[in-house]
Amino acid sequence: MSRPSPDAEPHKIKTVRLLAFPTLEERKKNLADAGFNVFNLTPAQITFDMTSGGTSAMSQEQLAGQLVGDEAYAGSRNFEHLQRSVAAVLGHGYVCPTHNILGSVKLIFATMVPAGSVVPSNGRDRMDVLTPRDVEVVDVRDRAEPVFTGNVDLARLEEVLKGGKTPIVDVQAFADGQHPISLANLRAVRELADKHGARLVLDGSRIIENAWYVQRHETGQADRDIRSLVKVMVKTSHVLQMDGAQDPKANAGGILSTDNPSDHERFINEVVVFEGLHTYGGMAGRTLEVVARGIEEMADEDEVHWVMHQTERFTQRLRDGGVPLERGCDGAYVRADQVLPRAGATARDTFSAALYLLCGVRAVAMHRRGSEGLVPVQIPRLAMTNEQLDQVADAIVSLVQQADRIAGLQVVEEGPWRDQMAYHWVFPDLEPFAFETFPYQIHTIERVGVLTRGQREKAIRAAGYNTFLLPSADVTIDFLTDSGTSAMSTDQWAAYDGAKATPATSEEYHRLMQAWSDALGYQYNIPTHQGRAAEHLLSQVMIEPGQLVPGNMYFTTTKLHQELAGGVFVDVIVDEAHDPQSEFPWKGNIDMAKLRAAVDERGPDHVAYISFEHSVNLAGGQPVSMDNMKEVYAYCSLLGIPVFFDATRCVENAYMIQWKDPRYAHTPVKDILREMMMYGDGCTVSGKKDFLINIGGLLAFRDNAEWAEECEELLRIYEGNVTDGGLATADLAAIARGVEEMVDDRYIRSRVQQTQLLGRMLQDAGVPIVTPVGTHAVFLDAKRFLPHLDQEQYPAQRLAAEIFVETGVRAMERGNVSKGRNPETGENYRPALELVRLTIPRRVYSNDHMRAVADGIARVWEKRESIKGLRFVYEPEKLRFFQGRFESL
Ligand code: P71
Repeated sequence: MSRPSPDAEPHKIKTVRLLAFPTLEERKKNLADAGFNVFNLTPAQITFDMTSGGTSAMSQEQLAGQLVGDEAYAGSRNFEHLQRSVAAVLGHGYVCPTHNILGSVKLIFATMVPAGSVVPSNGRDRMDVLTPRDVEVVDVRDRAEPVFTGNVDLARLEEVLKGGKTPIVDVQAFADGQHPISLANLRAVRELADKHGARLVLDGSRIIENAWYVQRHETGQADRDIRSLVKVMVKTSHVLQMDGAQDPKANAGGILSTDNPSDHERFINEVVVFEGLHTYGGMAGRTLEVVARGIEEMADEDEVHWVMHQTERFTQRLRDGGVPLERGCDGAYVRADQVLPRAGATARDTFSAALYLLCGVRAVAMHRRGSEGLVPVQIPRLAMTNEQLDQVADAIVSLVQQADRIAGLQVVEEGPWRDQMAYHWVFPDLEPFAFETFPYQIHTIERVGVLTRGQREKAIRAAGYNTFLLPSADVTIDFLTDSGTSAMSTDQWAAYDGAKATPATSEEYHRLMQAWSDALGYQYNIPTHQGRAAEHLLSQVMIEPGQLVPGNMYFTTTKLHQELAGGVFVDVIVDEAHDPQSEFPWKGNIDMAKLRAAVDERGPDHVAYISFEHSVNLAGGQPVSMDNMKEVYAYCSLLGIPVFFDATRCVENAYMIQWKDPRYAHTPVKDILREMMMYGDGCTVSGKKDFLINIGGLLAFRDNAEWAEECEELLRIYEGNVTDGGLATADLAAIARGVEEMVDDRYIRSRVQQTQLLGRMLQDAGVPIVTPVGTHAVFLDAKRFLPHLDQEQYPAQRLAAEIFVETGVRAMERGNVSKGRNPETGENYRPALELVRLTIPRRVYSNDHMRAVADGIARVWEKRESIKGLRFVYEPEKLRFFQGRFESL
């Protein structure tokens, strides 16, 4: 197959689930409490739970489907949806829902397989539940077949069929998760089944993975897409059974489908005995809906290729590290008996316990105890990044290298099922493995635009070469802004959903007040609908017409509100901030000499306040040092000049202090932030950035009740109630959670280091960027990127458009177009910084996305000389960058 392996996820992260990182001591205690049987551990005690059943990340459409669950007893619309999606994707005309795969098995055996039957199968993992049903399950897997190891030995099958006691042939797609079957073999099985009057029952729980394998490895199938392969496989069988918690990515549920009305009739008359009614089959309406949507989506070609790429990569890394294993379609199956030969019969559970002890990962063999020594290390579909999988693989490699230190578990209690086991153990002395990765897993995904280059060329022309005017559905990776684009956590959603709405005072308001004062240490906290609303109130209350407002560079909305209140902005940022190549680490600092000069010239009474931004956006996300904050505050408080922070990106700034200032290397970001905020009298915040929410803002004062009261007076007029600032109660709840999550050291480190990674990769490719790389964005230097274009030809605007065409990445122009024209002369301003901003949303993209972006921009860099300039065809008078349209020169 010529298709290259995908370089990044064909989706972005919509919702995250926070991970637990138990310490070594906690892991020991948890293990002991669990009787050293990791089955008994719970997700809150586990970092990565390596199992694929019911653990997949859903699409946002599936998640939305949960809420349109029609919880009717009979004839629900979700069932009708399931019928439609089964017909469309699987091609079967009849479907009977079941509560899960065991429900499907139960119906088939109750309706088709009398006691005493002989059931040939290519799988072993259902033995546990089939043998007690008084049937003989015969293994007919063809052990001689090297590629399609799940193929049925046809001669053996025919032998069994000739015995006359075989009503069904049980075939699994990717049997036991390890053995794919070829289309040709499946067809031959069908022929034999027909010849002997048996039904071919296909377990398609992993049909997607099998279809992918057929596409790759079966002669003549390379050009077929996954969707058509799935349909052919289903249509080759008489009956399909499917686990809703596998390929359809639901958390439960199952189906039985067929084209045969009399088989279907038998199922639906039996389903009422064991499962429910034929229109819900033991599934909640919401599960029906999620399964229906999952079936519709599961054959998405890009997604299938991504999932399988992850599996192959993971397995290869383990192999390269010397881990004995068998390949699986959903992960690796580790040969614990070979890793821990001394552990004997407890090798599998010993391996699981040791792995948890080493790093907090759970990999567990479930069901009945048996002799095969495999521990499945399965990948929850779409839920982990490659980086996380690499680290899990590395942890397992490290365990295998330390295997000789591990003694086997001693059985204390036993039973035939693995969950019944309990053990004693002396903890081995292992070198622990620490994860350094995103502290969250992917809970929900959002598919991204997948236009071809030609389609993107058309799209950017239609948008007048302005990335603001592109539909987001056409964008593959959206780096327009980090504002309001964060992925919420499941905890935030839970708080959001649980909020009791009111236009008056809510619990959520009180919780938010507590969260804000814990994080920032300020006494008066006023919610606003976003940052500019807080800026409006502060400017109106604190500025008298004609007063100076010195600031470290400016942000557009901030400066606008200062000017609307009659203030005069003075830039007192250090000179290095204006130099895209200066390596000064604290380019956000205020230049004390400039500040003194401004104050001395007009006198302290004519200075309204200092407007002091953390991690200065327009300078490139450049941080302020702790010393600078101290010095500014010490100087201003003596003179009675208030200092107000724009704390929109205060946590990123705090992390930079932890990273760059050795005195704070071991101080938690939470404490650094509290100290930073002490050197100010209040702040405005656009919560849409660091505070991990999609909407909301804050105006806070450290201790001045009078200012707070005046602001609240305006708030009632312009924003909403003092207890909501115009925000929904539910959003208050989401903010309160976001404020707790934002100061997690692992999170903020991974956030800023992701930006750093993108910057490093671009630098390595020779692409000119603003250095040092800041916290929320990487800024390309368009003057050095396109030196052959004059600023009148809008090089940054063109570069942003070109990057979209080449890579599907949407960036933002920050140069001549944004700066506008001098109203007196009508000339363009020609600012020193002519930049393109690649702004990274929080918790939304993986580091593979970063690599894809860097590679794409490197390609643009290679052909930079052929890039032409732009001219305006439509130029609005105000803020022309939003609506302006261009054509190519
Ligand atoms: C960004 C934004 C959003 C934006 C705003 C205006 C034009 C283009 C993009 C907004 C900020 C900010 C700082 C430091 C205040 C605001 C306004 N940034 N201070 O970077 O960065 O907050 O949007 O919540 O009203 O894309 P608001």
